[in-house]
Amino acid sequence: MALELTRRRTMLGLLSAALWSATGSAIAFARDAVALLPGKMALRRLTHRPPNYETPLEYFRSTLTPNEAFFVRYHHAVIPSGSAEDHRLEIGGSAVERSLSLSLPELRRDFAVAEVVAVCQCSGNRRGLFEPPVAGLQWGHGAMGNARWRGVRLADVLARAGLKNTALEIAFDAADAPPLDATPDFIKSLPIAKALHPDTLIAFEMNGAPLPEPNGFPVRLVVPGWTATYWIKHLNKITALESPEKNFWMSTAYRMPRSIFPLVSRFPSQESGERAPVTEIAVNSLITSMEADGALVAGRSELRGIAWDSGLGIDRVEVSFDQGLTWRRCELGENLGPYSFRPWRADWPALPPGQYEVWARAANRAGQVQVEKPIPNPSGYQHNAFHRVPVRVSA
Ligand SMILES: Nc1nc2c(c(=O)[nH]1)N[C@H]1C(S)=C(S)[C@@H](COP(=O)(O)O)O[C@H]1N2
Ligand SMILES: [Mo]
Repeated sequence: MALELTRRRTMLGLLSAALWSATGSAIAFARDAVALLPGKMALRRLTHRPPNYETPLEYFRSTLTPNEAFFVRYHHAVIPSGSAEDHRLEIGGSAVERSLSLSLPELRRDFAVAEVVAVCQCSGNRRGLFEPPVAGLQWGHGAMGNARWRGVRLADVLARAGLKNTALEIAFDAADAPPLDATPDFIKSLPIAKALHPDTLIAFEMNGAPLPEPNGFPVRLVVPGWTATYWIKHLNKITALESPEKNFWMSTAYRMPRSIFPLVSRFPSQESGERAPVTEIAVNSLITSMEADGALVAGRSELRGIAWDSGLGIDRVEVSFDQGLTWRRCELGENLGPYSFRPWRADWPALPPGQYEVWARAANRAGQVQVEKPIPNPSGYQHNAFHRVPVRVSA
């Protein structure tokens, strides 16, 4: 059974729409652009088939994003069924000694359980904020979420299959398909180092509950620090390769000019002269405490938000009330691990009455800093410009 999408407008939907439009996003909000997916509350709909829904900004006020509000992204309209009983995970390819076929009970029984809190962020998050506009889904700030993922280590499963030292990449597939054969099957691969990293999981739980159907039930790949394109949902096939995976989603899509995005975490077997695959999540932050009209009221609104990066660690978050002339350091909050959203807050400075804009920027321990203007690139990836929010200071 494919996902049944409920298109009914509910009270919840209307409420969420009202909240969303109140967050002051630059994205226009169509009045009917809410719909319900199984296990979800009303999210902002970008497309219905395939389902692409983003999380309204107010849900980022909690460090962990509620499962019901977690964004949903699919490339293909035909989505695998969610039957846990029949699901099997096949492991094979020329770079393993033996093929495996694992049921979910076997996966849970035979391997140690591991957990990680990590941000799952689409490479194209905030694409809709690029000026001039870039083709592709016009995401606002909500093509991301932070969750506690629980599952087994990919490294352990590969070890059971007898990974050979000739292995170069590990490829991942699921049963989703385009309605016609127009677009190629969605397959992604990882370099061996990232695949074998102890934080890379085959996850069956999200925030203490089974994965919601639209977030990959019954199992998905979790690749902490790397953008969500690698986080294959409904994972059913793992192939150990001795040569680079060459399908469209690796060789053409999700690539960026190398010179403008120097990466710490690289994927050498997929790099060409001038282009490299998107890998790590760029350092980023968001202000989350706006009033219903999308602005902050000095002294009355809280001044807080979240920051995150690829796991190198948030070093500092700063806010500016004078267009970046001077910056004030914020206080960092609870630390749920290097791949998690890190909450931050600040006290209000004394400001003469008037209208302002507050800018927020984060920097990580590797010295990467957010940028004042998003770095233009052909597919609108890795938008990490300062978040800017209007501020009112009354007399
Ligand atoms: N099976 C499958 N997995 C997939 C995709 C997909 O289209 N099919 N899209 C990827 C992309 S591009 C993103 S951004 C994330 C989104 O994860 P979510 O829907 O759980 O938020 O799933 C990834 N995994
Ligand atoms: Mo994505």
